[in-house]
Amino acid sequence: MAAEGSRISILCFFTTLLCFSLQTSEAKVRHYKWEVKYEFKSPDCYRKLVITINGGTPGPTIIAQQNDTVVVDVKNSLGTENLAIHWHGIRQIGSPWADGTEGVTQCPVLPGDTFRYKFVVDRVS
Ligand SMILES: [Cu+2]
Repeated sequence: MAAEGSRISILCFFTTLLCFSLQTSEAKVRHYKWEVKYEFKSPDCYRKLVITINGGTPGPTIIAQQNDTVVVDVKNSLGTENLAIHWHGIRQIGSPWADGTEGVTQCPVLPGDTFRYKFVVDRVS
């Protein structure tokens, strides 16, 4: 029987990834640094503890174009919980370990650790 505290917690964020299909010169590499932690916020006028990314909730928006490479260094500052970031709608062609499915394609990002997600935006979504 596993103790309650020994269970692995999964936090999966659905982040916004805006992609544009405008014709451009060439693909770019877009770097981001995210810190995930608990903070007190009042999103509905009642102060409560929420999970934030770089101090905000919901998470930040990534703006990229098709064929751009997105690099996000995610630091887990939650203290006691593991996390993974899922990039919903992005096919992880050649980068399955960046899909954010903890226990399936990646180990969770442990408290205090930083994980680099790196993938190519394969299509407009
Ligand atoms: Cu998904």
